[in-house]
Order: sequence, then C-alpha cells, then structure tokens
Amino acid sequence: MSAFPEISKIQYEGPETKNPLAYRWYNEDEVIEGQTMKDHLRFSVVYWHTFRGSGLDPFGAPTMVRPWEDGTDSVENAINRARVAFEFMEKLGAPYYAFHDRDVAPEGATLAESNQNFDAVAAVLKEEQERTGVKLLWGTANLFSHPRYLHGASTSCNADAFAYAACQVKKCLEVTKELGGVNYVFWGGREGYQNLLNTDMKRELDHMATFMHLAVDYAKQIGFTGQFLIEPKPKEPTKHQYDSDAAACINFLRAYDLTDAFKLNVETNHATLAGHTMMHELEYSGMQDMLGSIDANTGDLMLGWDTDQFPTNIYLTTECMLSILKFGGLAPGGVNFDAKVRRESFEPMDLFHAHVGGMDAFARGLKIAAAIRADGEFDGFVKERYSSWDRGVGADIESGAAKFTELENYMLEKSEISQNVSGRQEMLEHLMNRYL
Ligand code: XLS
Ligand code: NI
Ligand code: NI
Repeated sequence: MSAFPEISKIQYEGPETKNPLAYRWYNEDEVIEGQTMKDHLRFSVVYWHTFRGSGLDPFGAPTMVRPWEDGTDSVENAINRARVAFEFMEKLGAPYYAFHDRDVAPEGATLAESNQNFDAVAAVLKEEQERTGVKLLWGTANLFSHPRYLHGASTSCNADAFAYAACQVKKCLEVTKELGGVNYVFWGGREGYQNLLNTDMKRELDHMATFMHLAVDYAKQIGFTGQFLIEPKPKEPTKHQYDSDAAACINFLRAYDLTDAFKLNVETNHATLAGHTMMHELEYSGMQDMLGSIDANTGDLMLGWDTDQFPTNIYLTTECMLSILKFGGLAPGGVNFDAKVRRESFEPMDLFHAHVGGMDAFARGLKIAAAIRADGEFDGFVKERYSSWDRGVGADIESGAAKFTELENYMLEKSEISQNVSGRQEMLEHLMNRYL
C-alpha cells in the first residue's frame, strides 16, 4: 500500500515549469564540470527529522499527520515506517539517506534487546536499499536522547556512560557496514559542559579522543572502510560543545592524532550559531583537506538556536557550491538535508515540497557556481590582488630566502611600501548578482 498515493516520481521539467512538485534545476544526468549533478550533489534524506519529527516543541504537542504510523514504539511500526521512507526517497529521486540507530529502531528494555530491534529493522532497510538502489550515506549513534547520557557519553563523569556509548557505536558501526554505509558520523550530542565549576575539561577531552580511537580501531577490525566524520556545533544542547567549530574540531583531531581517519561534516545552521558563515567553515575545512560532507539546512538569523530549516536561499547554495567545487567535491560525503519541516507544515505532502525546494536550490547553486568558475572573474581578481607575492620580495618571503635582515635592507632602500589598491568589495558583490 502506498503512503503517498497522490504523488508520482518527481520529474525534471526545466526552469519554465509552474509545477511546484517538479525540479526546475535538478536534472540528475546533466553534466557539469565533467560530472553529473547526481554525483556532484549526492543528496541525502535524514531519517530523524523526516520520519521521526513530530512537530513537538516546548510549548505544544505533536502536529505532524503521518497516517502510516500506528502510534506504538514497536518494531513492527518501525519496519512499516522504513518501507514508507523508501517509497518517499524513491519518488523524490534522492540517492542517499542517513540515520541514527534509535531513529530506525526502538530502544529496548536492555542493550541486547535494543540490538535485536536494530537488526530486525536493518534487515528491512537492506531489502529496501536493494529494491530501490537508495544507499546509506552515513550512520550514527544517538548518544544524547536517553537520560543515561545526561552528563554526556564519551565525556561523561560516569565511566559507565562511556562504556554504554561504546556498545552503541560498536553495534552501529556493524550495521552501517552491513548496509554499505560510506561514512560514519560523530556529532557531539551532549559532549560539552554547562558549567566549568563541575567539569574536568582536560579529562573529558582525553576521553573523547580515546573513544574516537576505539571506534577507528574497531572499524579496522571489522573491515569497515567508510570515512569517519565529526560534525561541528558550538552550543545546544550544552552551553559549550567541545566540537564547537571547524577550527576547534581540526585542532582536536590533530592534538589527538586522529586526522588520518576523520574529516568534517559541516552544517550550515551550526556554522551560523558559531558566528561564522557556512562558506567560512567550508573554506576553513577545505583548505586543510578536512572537508568531508555537509548537513544542508539553514538557520533563522533572528533566532539563536538550531532551527534546521530547508535551504532555499540561492546566494547561500551558490557560496556552498563554490567552495565544494573548489575543494574537489564531497564524495564519499554528500549534501545531507539535516532539516525539518515547520510545525505548521504538518501534511505528508510538505515533506516533498521541502526536499524538492532544497534539492532545486542546491542544483541551481551548482549551476551558478560552475558559471562563475568558468568565467574566472573572481579567481582572476583574487589572483591579481595577491600578485605582489608572485615576484620580488613576496616570492622571496614565500620561498624562505628573505629573513628579517634582508627585509630590513630592502625597506631601508625602498623607504616606503608600494601603493595599496582597493579591495573592491562593492564591485564584487555587484558582480556576484550578475550570476544570480
Ligand atoms: C544536531 C545535529 C545532528 C547530527 C546527527 O544538531 O545536526 O542532527 O547531524 O547526529
Ligand atoms: Ni547535523
Ligand atoms: Ni543541527
């Protein structure tokens, strides 16, 4: 039985179409810079918001109408939901999905029961993956919802919480491998603090690093070859999350010798919560060869929390795609819609509107970014702006030939620096609009 009988496969109809449930820009086989749009974008649907989001907020009850749910926390309901999820992804034409262990299968009364539930649903996920060709972009373990993790998981003051979390990650790695997942994500959940007066920060960070090493070792042991990713976020649920931004994550990975196994999964809303733009976080990760994947969403800049809205702003998606193309793409990562429909958008159909809009915004951003790159005007401007480093004293500094003494001799002779040139910000912002 179909959960979305009124919806057939979403088609590419081109820029002129007025059909809201058609792609105007996302034409999966269209080749851009030598690669299909499908392979550039590697769109992924998240299980947690899309199939577990209820519309619950601190002020009100769930609002989502989901006729396929039977209202229980049973494995049977979870299996039925999994089939609905694949019908959705197939109709959307999204090639990937991502989940937490506890989104797909219910937590049992014991760890053993939870593992059994997970296996039972994973068998259906596998069957549906084979039926539809939809693949697993990444798996992750939910180490933050259950009360046992109230002080955190790997950074808890309670060593048993670390041990329990290890069991969950062990199992989730096994299932991710079994389902052919191409990445495995760690988002810091409650790894952070509310107050330093009760916190041994050094000890907590050491434990977090130990935890990551144990995961990497276990992946090797079972032959899981997917990419490990760490997802920066500065706050929420804790006041300070240890993985606060790309720079903090990269420093952590370097300090604890984890850079060989990890890259970053950069999320737009987390970037802005950290006081950065998404492009900043992408550039910072990319320049250090640490850009792995993105969680595509957007925040509301008027609100200081993770609103996880679907991205529709073409300026934003263009900036994202400029950075992504510059650093050679995301694979094996992808564009994962870690985004949820608003509480007021409660009909199943809204799930389609949200994803079609997000996918189209990214497809258009990709096309615009490729056009900008083909013209090369921005690149040319930047290259010229730094041209003093291509010759003379600049080249001598970069090569290491010029030390302080040589620089002093140079300036004593020259007496003043060569003339500065305008940064032309307004001209460039205007130029950007020519492509939009
Ligand atoms: C929460 C995070 C989370 C991760 C997966 O803010 O974005 O959803 O992506 O654990
Ligand atoms: Ni995320
Ligand atoms: Ni988030």
